[in-house]
Amino acid sequence: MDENNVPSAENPEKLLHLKATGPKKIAAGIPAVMAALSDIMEEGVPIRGTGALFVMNQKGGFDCSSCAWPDPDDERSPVGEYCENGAKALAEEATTKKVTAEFFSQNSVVDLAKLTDFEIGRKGRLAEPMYLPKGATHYQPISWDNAFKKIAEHLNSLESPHEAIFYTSGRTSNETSFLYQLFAKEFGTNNMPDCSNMCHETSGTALSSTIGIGKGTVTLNDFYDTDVIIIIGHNPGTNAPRMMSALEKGKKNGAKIIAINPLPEAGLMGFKNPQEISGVLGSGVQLADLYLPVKINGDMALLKAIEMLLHEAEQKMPGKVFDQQFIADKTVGYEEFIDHLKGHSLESLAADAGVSVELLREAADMLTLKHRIIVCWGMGLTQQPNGVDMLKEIVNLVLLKGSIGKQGAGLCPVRGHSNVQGNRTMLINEKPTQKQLDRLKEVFGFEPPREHGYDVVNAIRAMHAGKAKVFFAMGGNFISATPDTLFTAEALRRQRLTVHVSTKLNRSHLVHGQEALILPTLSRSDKDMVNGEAQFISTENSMGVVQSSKGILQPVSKQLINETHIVCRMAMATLGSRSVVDWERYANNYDDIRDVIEQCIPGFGNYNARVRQKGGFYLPNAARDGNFITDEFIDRAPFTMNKIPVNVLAEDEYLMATTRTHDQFNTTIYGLEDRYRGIKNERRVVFMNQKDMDKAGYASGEKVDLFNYNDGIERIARLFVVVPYPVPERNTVTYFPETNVLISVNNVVGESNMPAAKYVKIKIRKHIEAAAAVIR
Ligand SMILES: Nc1nc2c(c(=O)[nH]1)N[C@H]1C(S)=C(S)[C@@H](COP(=O)(O)OP(=O)(O)OC[C@H]3O[C@@H](n4cnc5c(=O)[nH]c(N)nc54)[C@H](O)[C@@H]3O)O[C@H]1N2
Ligand SMILES: Nc1nc2c(c(=O)[nH]1)N[C@H]1C(S)=C(S)[C@@H](COP(=O)(O)OP(=O)(O)OC[C@H]3O[C@@H](n4cnc5c(=O)[nH]c(N)nc54)[C@H](O)[C@@H]3O)O[C@H]1N2
Ligand code: SF4
Ligand SMILES: [Mo]
Repeated sequence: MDENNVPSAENPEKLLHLKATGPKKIAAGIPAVMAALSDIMEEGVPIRGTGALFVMNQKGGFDCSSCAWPDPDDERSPVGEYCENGAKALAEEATTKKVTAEFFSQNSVVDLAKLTDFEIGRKGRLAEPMYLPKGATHYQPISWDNAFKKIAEHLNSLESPHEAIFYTSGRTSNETSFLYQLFAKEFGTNNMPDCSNMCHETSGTALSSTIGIGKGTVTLNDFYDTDVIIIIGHNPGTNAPRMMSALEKGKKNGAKIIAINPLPEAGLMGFKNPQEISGVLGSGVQLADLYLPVKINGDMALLKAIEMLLHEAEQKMPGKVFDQQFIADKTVGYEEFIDHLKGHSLESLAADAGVSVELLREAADMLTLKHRIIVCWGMGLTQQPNGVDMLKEIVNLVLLKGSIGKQGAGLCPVRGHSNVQGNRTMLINEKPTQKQLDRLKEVFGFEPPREHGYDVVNAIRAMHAGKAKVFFAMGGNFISATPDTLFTAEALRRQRLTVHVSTKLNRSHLVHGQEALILPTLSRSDKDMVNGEAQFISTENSMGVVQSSKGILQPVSKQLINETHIVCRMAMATLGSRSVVDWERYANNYDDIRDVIEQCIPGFGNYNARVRQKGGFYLPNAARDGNFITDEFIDRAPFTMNKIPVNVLAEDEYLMATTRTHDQFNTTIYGLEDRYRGIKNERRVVFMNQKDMDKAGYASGEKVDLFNYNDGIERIARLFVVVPYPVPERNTVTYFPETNVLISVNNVVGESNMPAAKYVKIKIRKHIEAAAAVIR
């Protein structure tokens, strides 16, 4: 049997006992509070965890390490500015369980790899640096000095700096991120893939070329005073839970909400605010005024249909529907765009979207006379092959309505990781601009590499092809987060050295290079002592607010060092006297790092003083002020002509979108429940439309294998349970990372080169028992 066909270290297959009860209609309320508290208790840290909860997201406290949703600018709840998922993230970090050298001596890498991600995560915090020599079966302890020596030896023995890859996941602070990219550039490469390459790269690409900035334009206050909020391809109840409070407040002030999603997500439908008595006792607030059950990838057709209907209305009431003054002053290409729009037929767009003309009309009617519209989106759009085009289409919609650059209106890509936006601002980017590089050269005096580096997908290809030989990860879980698990595993195994700076054990430590290092570090909630003084770091949230974050928990081990030190010591060990940067100074003084960031990156004037203000400060955002400065146009945003994708499925094929459960943060699995979707005690589920199940002859609970032959290679994800669910026909939904084995590394989003993780063609068959498990 083909090796692809059996369970392996990259993809253990174990079924539990599913209980499915169907989608819920309301999110949060008492169950959310209970879940938050029980997580804090479960980890055996009731006092460490609960005490810390009250400081999380408070001015002067520490920033929640989970998602990037902003905190209110003004009043913050004295009881707690956190949600269930923030509490879970904290419990995950605050655990007192430790993974020590003794643990590694008792557990071989092969044995650990047999565990599920959930089981691996339960092992506790990494407590000391560990090293896996070539050919060894067990990790062994190593001193920090020797760990840095190993890294330096490997990096310095490369034929070219471009044979090294420096990955970043989005929790890393501004201070560390800046130093980390500085080190990579002084070492000589822009090979800096990061989790943005799997997340909002698509948004950055679409927005930079249209409105001139790769970030959103709204602030939290815009939600409180707007006419319509569109939530498309995003699941806020699970993935940015405190967004629900903003939606509730907007709604109380008169806003209408349109939700566009193949799944009727509880968080879109209704909300009980756990921080208000009415929310706890009452029946909750209905959120979406209109729900459009779009087909997977049907959004382009849906958006165009709405624009066509709005154009019809504009012809009947000229100047009332579109903002003609804004269009004349601030945009280019309106006439061509309208001609392009007229080339479509409403009926065929409705069919492509999978939404009836009547519902589309209802949506258009809600927008016709409104000019303050906010559009929020997430992975449902960014991870589609034509994601860049779809986001440009959203820009077209807001341009027609003049709905950007003013109060209560604009674009809101809802970022994922708590500092993913800050990482980019700090120049973690495989494609830095020449201007940014010139500035670094002026300030530091070395010549930075000018050629673009590898993004995530290209990094995998380069490692697989033997073009890259050392892989260093600042956080994250590369093997589980990336697509094409078996291909990526092979790529990592071909490395001479893999290094992970991590807080918790994860699969990337177990699918490793010839030699491997695990470097344990402090987490956001840990107290970070430097020279006897507790330090704070800073982060940027989804809305461009930079604020300080100061951990309060005693680290679980004296051997943990902060990420900033790790970068500086790696730089000193590797570059030695050939460096022109004063790494020693930055390792010992975060204010000095912020001072030099201020010199290199626009918008950080007076950084040290302003970051100490309660609530931090907003970074400048020209598009938010209505100024669109792109490479092509000065102060005008272009309309773009985007094509409707042609989606052809073979008779027995389905489209699969991979998504998150309520009980996971990316590859960290907190639990086995997806409460709002009514799933308990199982992650290996495939949601199917009942009609498709009937046609294929599957009963609820049937065990199946998912597979495909995309680009001529057989890929199989085995042992899943069918769950009937209100998804559109021929659409299926599964959880990541279990189904990442099915996503070809070549299945990418045009222009942004992100894995198209919400658009995977699969086939389904009854489960076939595999040969005996092979674990490498
Ligand atoms: N609790 C928790 N919070 C998180 C995370 C987590 O894992 N757990 N991860 C963080 C990160 S890094 C990120 S990027 C964000 C991600 O947050 P989201 O962007 O919400 O990500 P997903 O859960 O992947 O799913 C997005 C939604 O897209 C919908 N969808 C799928 N295909 C389509 C489509 O074709 N069209 C439309 N309109 N919708 C579609 C799915 O049904 C789902 O509701 O969350 C962050 N916050
Ligand atoms: N199929 C599919 N694949 C996807 C997605 C999808 O929707 N579908 N989503 C994609 C998205 S949006 C993203 S952002 C990526 C996420 O990709 P990653 O960012 O690589 O993955 P995470 O699971 O967030 O990383 C978790 C690990 O980070 C480490 N960690 C946690 N906190 C810290 C810290 O403070 N410092 C350090 N050094 N380490 C820390 C822990 O060891 C933990 O195991 O996955 C992507 N992959
Ligand atoms: S909404 Fe996001 S940032 Fe806020 S507390 Fe919840 S998980 Fe943390
Ligand atoms: Mo993300």
